[in-house]
Amino acid sequence: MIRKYTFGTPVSTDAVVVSLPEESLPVPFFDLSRDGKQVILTRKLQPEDRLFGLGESVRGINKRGSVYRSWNSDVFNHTESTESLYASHNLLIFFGPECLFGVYLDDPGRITWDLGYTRSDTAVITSENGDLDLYVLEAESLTELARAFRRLTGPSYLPPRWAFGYIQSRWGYASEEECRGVVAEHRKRGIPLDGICLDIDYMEDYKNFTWRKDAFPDLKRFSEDMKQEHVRLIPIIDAGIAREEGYAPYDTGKAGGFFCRKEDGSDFIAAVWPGFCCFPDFLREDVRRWFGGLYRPLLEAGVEGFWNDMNEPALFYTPERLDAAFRRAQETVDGHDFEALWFLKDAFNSLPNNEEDYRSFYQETDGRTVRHDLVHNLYGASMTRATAEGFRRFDPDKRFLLFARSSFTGAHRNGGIWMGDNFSWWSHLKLALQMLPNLNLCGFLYSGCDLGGFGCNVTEDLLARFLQLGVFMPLMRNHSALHTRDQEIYRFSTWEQMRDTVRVRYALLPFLYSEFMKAALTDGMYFRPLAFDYPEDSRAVATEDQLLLGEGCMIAPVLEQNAVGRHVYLPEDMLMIRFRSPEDYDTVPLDRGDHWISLSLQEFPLFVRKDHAVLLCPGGESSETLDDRTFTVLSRTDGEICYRLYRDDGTDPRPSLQDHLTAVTVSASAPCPSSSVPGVAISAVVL
Ligand code: MIG
Repeated sequence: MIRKYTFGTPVSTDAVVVSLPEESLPVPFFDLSRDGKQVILTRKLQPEDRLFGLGESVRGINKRGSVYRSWNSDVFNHTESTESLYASHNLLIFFGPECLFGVYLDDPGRITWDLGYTRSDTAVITSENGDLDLYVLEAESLTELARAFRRLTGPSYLPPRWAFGYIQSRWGYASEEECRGVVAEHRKRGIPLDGICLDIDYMEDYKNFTWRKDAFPDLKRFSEDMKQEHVRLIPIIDAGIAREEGYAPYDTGKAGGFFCRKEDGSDFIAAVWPGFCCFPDFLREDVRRWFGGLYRPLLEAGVEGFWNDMNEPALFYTPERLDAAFRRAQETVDGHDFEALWFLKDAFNSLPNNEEDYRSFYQETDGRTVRHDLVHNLYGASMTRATAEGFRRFDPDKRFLLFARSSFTGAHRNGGIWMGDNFSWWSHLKLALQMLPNLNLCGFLYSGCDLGGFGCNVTEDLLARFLQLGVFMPLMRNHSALHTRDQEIYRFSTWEQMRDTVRVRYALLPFLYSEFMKAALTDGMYFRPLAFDYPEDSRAVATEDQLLLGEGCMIAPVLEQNAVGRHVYLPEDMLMIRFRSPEDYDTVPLDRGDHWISLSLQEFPLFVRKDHAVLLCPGGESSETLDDRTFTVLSRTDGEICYRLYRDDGTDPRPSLQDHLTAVTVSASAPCPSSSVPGVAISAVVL
């Protein structure tokens, strides 16, 4: 059951796809109060209540005990205490012995989630602007609640199948030559690869929709050559449009009046990578149509995937604020006021992403002019929408890859997301694991973090462990920042082991794709907290470092440096597959309960519930050259099991689930059980 309450005059956010009648107050489960225009929801928490949701945010799977803010921000260098990341996913589920309900705030402005921070027994949710649609969701189970939310907000985005391959990326690949070299090195060494990202280096002076003719002379030929090798180019596009006459996107945008404006009617200007930029008002349909059309030359050159960046929108500084900082510096020097020097640094530190700047320009929606900060959290999502709409117009019969940095609910129908600028830290490996289930809950199934970490220098063992988690992430991308240590697998002494980890991904690819598509097409979750399937098991409910994957699997990666294994809690009897490579793995039946699993640096486990199966194919160097008809089926069963394998052409944007399922049946007593372990069936299947 979903109930809707409206406060003030909310703008259309495109988050919700069904229209519900408005209920009258009171709102169930909460005490409602007002403070000025703020809408405040308060709820007492019982000791055992857990809170799931908030999608992209720091800390644990259970969000209780901390404070979060919905305010999309470019937060390079985020840590455990960072209150906002790049996205706002305003769904929170309350789950406890006496409660099971969710609340969704369809509100693109700032929200504070004080979840047992000020008072450990109280959750307080504050909408600062007070213009919102509030939805209260109830269902029989956590899984059904997640499904209800998806029904409310629409189905998850479907990427093309090749997007489940390994993608290599780096800020700093400065030429076609260099990119070709990176691809060649992967192929030469047998490291599977499906894509290479082009970062802002490919553009001319960092201007969107251009490319440097000196370093990337012929993008079409480059893209075609790469496709021959089953590798796709994935260029980046930023939100800002360089303010430069004679540059077509600026000229057409200016002529159309498509940029966000200040109170005096002039275009809002701020510096980002290309220098001073204007910012398209993506909330307008005509602006989205224009912007989506700008991708066309790249699409015509054969590009099938993009990543959209800097769309919080990130602002380095406005000209006014920079001038003011310099004036202040001059005054400090002229006045020989050395005490003032201490405050000077604040003037410069507060230049980027300044909140006052977000209050200084306007957007148009629903026939109204709205100050940007009131709709701030929609900016990235509406850019994603413009891009996806452009793709659909270009070719409605094809899936394109798109993942973005900033997002809001609704963007989950149009693209995936990456988790932004993480660091090469062990804590950020854990952060990625903990973010995945909450992203899935909020509809973002296609997601992943920068494997190896974006900022600072990775260590060899950290990259190995990142890749082992990455094997299971829908978006499996190695990415790192300019001037950090080279992070391609082949740069490291143990590259062969890491290559084998990626080869396991490819052996699992048809199976993981099947699990992903089944989840997406049934409004389900690809990654889930253990609480979703074992709500009565207090140990499972409290588990923060293991995830359920698809219908029948669980992952438990190593998250610490120099670890030689880890503890794993099994909520039921399972089969452990301990991988070293697609050809070299152990199958160990383990009973419900606690286990210490030894895991050398090259080993990582996958657990399979009884009477479920994992399918391994022979693998290959790309997703297109895989054999997805010959499988080894691994399962723990005493009888017969049937796995429904989803297969399609990988590009159909509207596939029907039923048309693409093949039954794979194996039995413990089949003619070819090659396993010597009782109860473990390993069968060869040819479809
Ligand atoms: O200000 O394009 O998160 O992935 O490599 C940094 C350069 C801009 C931020 C993205 C990152 C990307 C980088 N970008």
